Amino acid sequence: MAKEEVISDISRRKFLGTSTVLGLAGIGMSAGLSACKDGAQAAPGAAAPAPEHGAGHNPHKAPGQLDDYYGLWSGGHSGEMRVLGLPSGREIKRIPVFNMDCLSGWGITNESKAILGTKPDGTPKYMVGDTHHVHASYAKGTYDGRYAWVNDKINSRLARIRLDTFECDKITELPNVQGFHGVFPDKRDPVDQSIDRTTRVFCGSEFHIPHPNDGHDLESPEKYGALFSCVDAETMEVRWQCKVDGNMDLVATSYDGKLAASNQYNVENGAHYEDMMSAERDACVFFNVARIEQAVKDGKFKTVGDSKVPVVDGTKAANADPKTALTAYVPVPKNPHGVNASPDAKYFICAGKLSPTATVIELDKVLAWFDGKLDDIKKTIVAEVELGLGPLHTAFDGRGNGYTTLFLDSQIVKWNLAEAIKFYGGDKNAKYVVDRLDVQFQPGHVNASMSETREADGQWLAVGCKFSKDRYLPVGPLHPENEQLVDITGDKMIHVADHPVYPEPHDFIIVKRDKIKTRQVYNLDDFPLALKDPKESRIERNGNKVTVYLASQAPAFSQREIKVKKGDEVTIILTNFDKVEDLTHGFAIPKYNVNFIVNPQETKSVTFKADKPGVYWCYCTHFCHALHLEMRSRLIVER
Ligand code: CUK
Ligand code: CUA
Ligand code: CA
Repeated sequence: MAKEEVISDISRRKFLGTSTVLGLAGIGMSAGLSACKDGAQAAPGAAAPAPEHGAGHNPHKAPGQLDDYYGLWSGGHSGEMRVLGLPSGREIKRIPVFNMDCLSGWGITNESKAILGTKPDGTPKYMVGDTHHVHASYAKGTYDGRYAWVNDKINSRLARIRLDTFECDKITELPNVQGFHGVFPDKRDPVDQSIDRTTRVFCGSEFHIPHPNDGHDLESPEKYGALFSCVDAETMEVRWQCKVDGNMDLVATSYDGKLAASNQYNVENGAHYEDMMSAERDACVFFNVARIEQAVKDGKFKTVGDSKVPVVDGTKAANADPKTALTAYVPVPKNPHGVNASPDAKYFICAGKLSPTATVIELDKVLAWFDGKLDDIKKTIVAEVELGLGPLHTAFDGRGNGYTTLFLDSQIVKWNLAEAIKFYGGDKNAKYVVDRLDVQFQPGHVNASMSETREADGQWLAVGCKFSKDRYLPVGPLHPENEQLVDITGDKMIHVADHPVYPEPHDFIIVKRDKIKTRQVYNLDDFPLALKDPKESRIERNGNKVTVYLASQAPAFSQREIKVKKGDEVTIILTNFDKVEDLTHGFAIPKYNVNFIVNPQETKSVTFKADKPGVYWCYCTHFCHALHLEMRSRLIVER
């Protein structure tokens, strides 16, 4: 890197870093932030050595070469999920989830609307979503390739993505919560320990609301509450909820299935921003899953409003005795963000956000507290060390190191957990900071290949930078975000690639490609509406309801004319009889808001009111054949 570039890079970092710190200082946070002293550790502001040309593993994949990892990426307030190939960074798929998608017909077909939920008029119940956290199902402490889950923060929904088709198959709306943010599947059944795979998904909610939220207690925030939710991984039904003091944010689960936890930045129960920062310490709340399920079995629960979901009491007042407690509140410094489980299954790391520290909590000690064998919950903290300004999320390499994003410092800090524990235990010679790397700029989430499994392999680290500033051609006021790829195989982190991404990915996971086995074509037997044979194609009328049983086989639709009358309610059921992988057809009707695809051996349907007389050429939108353009059918709506 040329010297001028280094200088301009530093000044760009300063620009953003300073304005962000000033923003926080303006609301009285400067004291907490400037409390970061480096002591024996490397200075947070010190620039990491510029990567030499060619240093680090080459992430480039030659034409025709496959990637080594799937990256399952959140799409943020685009409402979708994305699939990248890593290390190349090539985007392979966008999975519509909480958004509308006119390529696949998500939000347009009857099948997708049934998953999304509809209003009485048949339109989707919600049109917007905000995905933050993607996590996948486990067996034996590693990914098993069945499912991924992603949350919708806006409307408190949990979506499940099948990893054989990379499509959303179920969406569950959580009752009586708002700001559903953190999500994490369990890694083993806490009750039946012989079931060594994901059985439940845990959901933390950020915003506290009146219970039920029906117009009462509007001006009494002290009566608001926040619920932790447990969803069944298979049925996607909400199994139970647990009321907590304060709020929740991100979620982590232990490898033995016994514990789930969520960081809390609002133990104050503040309704205004300043109130949420008045306490010096907030908390990480732990849930004793087996005890909660026993309480539900024993009928020790209430329900809220119209919801039938059992709600147990996890508040501090109701859980003072550790031996019966459902929850434990571990105090951690000011407004923490992010809780992550280390791949050795021993620790949860809570990042400080407004404190320059990360807190290491030992899980065996938390279990000991629940057993009455540890007198003080604070003793579960085995390290609390300074890392730099604005620590948010932590990833792991499987070699004992954590990689934490420093939002304000625009850095990744690599630190050794064992050394941090020694340092906190009094060994001031213990050097826990291993390396620092400047990133561009203001990183939020970070994750490493297989980081959240027992098979963390320490190959690649991806960093989700919230600001790309001037690293890409300008496209107007809105810039893309910047996903950076870092080689973490050596002692030093080496930044090897940048990729622009459409806002705003938050979390992501990096899964070895052999963990995922996808289907090549669908199975017609899975679709109740599918025609058995293209010869069965027909148009049926029942009063003013017209059903078109349509087949596609390149390059033709089975019905060349579809004749209906103005005012008819028309349902088109399209079965794609092509059997070749990727031989997909589309079906679009001008002026009727209809557009969707059918993949090989798949069936989809749409229903619309034929309210506009005229001729409408229904055409195949998906290039399928030399005669793709000729693949048409005429919708004739008689007046
Ligand atoms: S939150 Cu976005 S940077 Cu929603 Cu995971 Cu931390
Ligand atoms: Cu069928 Cu294009
Ligand atoms: Ca707080």
